[in-house]
Amino acid sequence: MTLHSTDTVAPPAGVFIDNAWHAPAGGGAIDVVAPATGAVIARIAAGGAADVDAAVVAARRALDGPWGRMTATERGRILSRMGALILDHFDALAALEARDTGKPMTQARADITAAARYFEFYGGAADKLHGDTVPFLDGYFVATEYVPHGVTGHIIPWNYPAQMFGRTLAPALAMGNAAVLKPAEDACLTPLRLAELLAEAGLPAGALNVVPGLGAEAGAALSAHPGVDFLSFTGSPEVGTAVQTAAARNHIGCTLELGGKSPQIVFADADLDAVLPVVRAAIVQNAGQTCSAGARVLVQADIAATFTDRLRAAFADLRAGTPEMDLALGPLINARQKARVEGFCARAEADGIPLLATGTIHPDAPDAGFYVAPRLYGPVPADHPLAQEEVFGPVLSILTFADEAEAVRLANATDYGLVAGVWSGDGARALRVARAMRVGQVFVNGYGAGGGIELPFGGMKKSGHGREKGFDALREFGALRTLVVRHG
Ligand code: TXE
Repeated sequence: MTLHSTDTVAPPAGVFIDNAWHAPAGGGAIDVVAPATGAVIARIAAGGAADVDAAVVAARRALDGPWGRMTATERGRILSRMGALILDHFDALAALEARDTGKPMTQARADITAAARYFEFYGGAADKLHGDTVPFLDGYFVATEYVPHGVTGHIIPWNYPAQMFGRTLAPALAMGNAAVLKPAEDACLTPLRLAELLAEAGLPAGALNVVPGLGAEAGAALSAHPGVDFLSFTGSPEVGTAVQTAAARNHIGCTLELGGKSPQIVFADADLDAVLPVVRAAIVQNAGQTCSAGARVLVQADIAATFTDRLRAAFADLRAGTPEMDLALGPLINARQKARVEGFCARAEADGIPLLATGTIHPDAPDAGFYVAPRLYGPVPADHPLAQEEVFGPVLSILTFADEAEAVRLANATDYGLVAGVWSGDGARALRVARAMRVGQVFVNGYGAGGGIELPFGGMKKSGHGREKGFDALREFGALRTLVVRHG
């Protein structure tokens, strides 16, 4: 079936356990609202504690059954087939993702490509992670091996549902865990469809179970479940604290990815023709609802006036619209996020921070959609909320610095530490500054790098801990076991 973004959507109104849909135990449902129109387009199941329990039981059974006995190579083949299946269903998945999140079609297509890449990458990597042998006492042989944690719980956000499905599940399954996923109530239509495709790719029953539902119900039940051996969470710092607390109570590990306030540092010797389009794209991608959004630009004072003038012009050109209009950005995910972003802007304006440029909303974009025009502010004082807090919208703050030391100080002067960018024609300086960033990922003379499935990604400080993407995600989803054999 090919789904076009204008079609109504009829997702399976259930929880996905043992490769089949089941009515949620509580019988409830949640309306799915299209951010581009404000209209209800579908209903999904409101899973709760009893469904989470059934999902965890099914996952444990899978570990004791055919899934647990598969070789890494066999697991990898299933994941590789999933990568191919996603591409077979490319148009339908992209339309579904765009409809559910409101993002422009070009962005939705890029997200589906990335989702497929996760399965390709971890399909190939599944049988490549190996341990070591360890020189030890005379008469001993010591080796290490990676083994799955067991049942892994995954709680994902609404900003990149398809990508997040691949990011968190592909490495967990490659390692041989059995997973329970709680997708976000605000956007989970592609995860529900992708779960069906994984079954079609050959994933044995119970290896992946999906419980859609509210965070405070299904999410809280999953993070507190004593049958879960490891948790992976992406979302807000507040919920991250609750998830880590629940993990601590059960004495299990977790990875947290909690967003950022990522800086791009632009030195006077940077190539502005290269910098400007990237700085602009890094804040409007997904309407700024990206954990790694380049939300602060730090400009050397000598070029601040020129840089600001050029960025103003580039910002004024930006337009928001529906997925089909396929403009620079779409709406925000819901009314709450729109109000939150507008609250940051109102506060900035009340505090006298100059609004340098405003993009526009396409006149034909439905009034009931959750659109916010992009905004550029500057200079923003380093201690203002606009320079400190994650806005999660298309709002860019300009700050200025005098020299390298001040650039490093300002860049590191937030609670977050996810990503940074350094732009300079002086290679030694760019490297020096990049290495002084208290972040998990730093780019030199570029930013973002298209999905970056191969690149380890994660935070320092309030941005969280643990690494996703790349080979390191496999290690996160495995426990190292040391085998000590006395033979002498
Ligand atoms: O996130 P929540 P929200 C940031 C961003 C955004 C803010 C609020 O700044 O403006 O968080 O967004 C589930 N136990 N990020 O409120 O609530 C929820 O159902 C267990 C950054 O939407 O953290 C969803 O599946 N789970 C970010 C997931 O947590 C719970 C992406 C994320 O939702 C729960 C999203 C609970 N008690 C927001 N309550 C990033 N790092 O990219 C909710 N959830």
